[in-house]
Amino acid sequence: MTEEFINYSRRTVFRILGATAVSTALAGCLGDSGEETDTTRTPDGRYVDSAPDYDGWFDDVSNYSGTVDRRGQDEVIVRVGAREQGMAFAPPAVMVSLGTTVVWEWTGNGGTHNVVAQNSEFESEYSSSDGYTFEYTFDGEGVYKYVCEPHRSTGMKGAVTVESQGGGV
Ligand SMILES: [Cu+2]
Repeated sequence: MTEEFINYSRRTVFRILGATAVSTALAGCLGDSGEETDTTRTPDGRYVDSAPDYDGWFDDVSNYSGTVDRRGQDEVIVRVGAREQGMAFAPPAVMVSLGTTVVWEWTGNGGTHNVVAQNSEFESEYSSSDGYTFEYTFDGEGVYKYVCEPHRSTGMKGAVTVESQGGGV
């Protein structure tokens, strides 16, 4: 009985530790999507040194300062309607692993937005609703540039870079 209890407790401890690790990781993600900040750099985020230069794609994107490393995650959130005016994606540039699902999450700021890939891989509906989402799973490596069509001219643009190695998943 005692032996059994100890074993059970040990398993429970491991389970709790595992759950804590998972929820810490989730907290990092949720903090990224939930906070009304202008930064593209999140507590768990770091920039990818070897990211593409995008051929000037981000020259007129006000909140771009590098490609945020989101490799090794099954799901990555990009906010739609960031910054004071709501005319930005955040973070505008991410690098993900092969097979990752990117979820674009509308903040409700900045009016009506959509998400449209430049090479027609994906295209969302128009929405202005807080909490509206659109998702796409990236099964091919490469750089996917996208825009919000109504605000393209004001620099509401983004890119998802899919790493070929598919690390960690
Ligand atoms: Cu827009």
